[in-house]
Amino acid sequence: MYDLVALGEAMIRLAAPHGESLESAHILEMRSAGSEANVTVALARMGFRTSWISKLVDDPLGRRIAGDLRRHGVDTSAVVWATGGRTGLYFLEQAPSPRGVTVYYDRSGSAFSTLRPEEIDLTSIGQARWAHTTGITPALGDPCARSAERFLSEARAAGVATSLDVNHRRKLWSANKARDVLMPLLDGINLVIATQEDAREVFDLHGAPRELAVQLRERVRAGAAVVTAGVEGAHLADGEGVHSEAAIPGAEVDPIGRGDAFAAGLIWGALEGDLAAGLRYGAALASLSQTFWGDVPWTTRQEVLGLLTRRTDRPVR
Ligand code: KDG
Repeated sequence: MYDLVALGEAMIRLAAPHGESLESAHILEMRSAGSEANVTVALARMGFRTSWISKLVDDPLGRRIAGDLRRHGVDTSAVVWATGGRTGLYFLEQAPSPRGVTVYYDRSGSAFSTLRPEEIDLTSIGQARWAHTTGITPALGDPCARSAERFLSEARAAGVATSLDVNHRRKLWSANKARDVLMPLLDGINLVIATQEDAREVFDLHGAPRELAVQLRERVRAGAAVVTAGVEGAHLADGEGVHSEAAIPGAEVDPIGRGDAFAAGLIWGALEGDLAAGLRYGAALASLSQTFWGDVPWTTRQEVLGLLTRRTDRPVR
């Protein structure tokens, strides 16, 4: 019934206008955002059936998030609705170099951070082909870490393929703590995704990105590991060898969510039984994602496939 089910928190993102600081801004722009939710949106927009498992407050902010996801075609029927509590927020400043992007979280005690393993909807997991979460979920505290563990173990027990994007957030936990919690979660996972920085910092690996992919796969005993290296591309180690794919260069309007778009492309390939093709879908989705303001890529399957064959930015008329 679902191609993908994902577990994670979504927050309200409050962004200062480009170039403004939060200290100076008079208005903040409001959107919904969250790594795993971003992946479900990207895949829903590519035509896949996706379900998002989460916990929201039954108030205007919670309903806003659910509505934003549904608008892209994501099924939110597995969301747990809390009658009280709060929605996580994140504040964002974006400016040209050398200032760059800064995120300030205001999410502690959010409804999602109270999600207990027994609240997770097992039916939607059992009905899916692929289950995805990220390292952000267990970083949100013990109930969420146990929920991530249950999500992945129930998926495995039901024969559903699993993936975890390490997505290390230094403002949420230390690399040592991340390693301790993530290692058992990752053991035997079908696909682990990490940036080269996270592979080094969290898993204490060394070498060029290509070698990092091989080492990461062995370290966590994953079916496949993908290590991303920004503009230099990404490397997939799957036990048979290493496949590499260049990034697709492009101008940047908003880099937030680019990694999630890449992960969605990988899962797209995996759902078609071809992770190497997933590297190409990921490169295209990531390149397009950064051209949209906000965390989610408002792109289409046609545009992604067009970019992979066309690779030009001439006007489309
Ligand atoms: O990958 C983008 C995410 O970082 C963003 O959506 C916010 O989920 C988020 C987080 O926890 O940082």
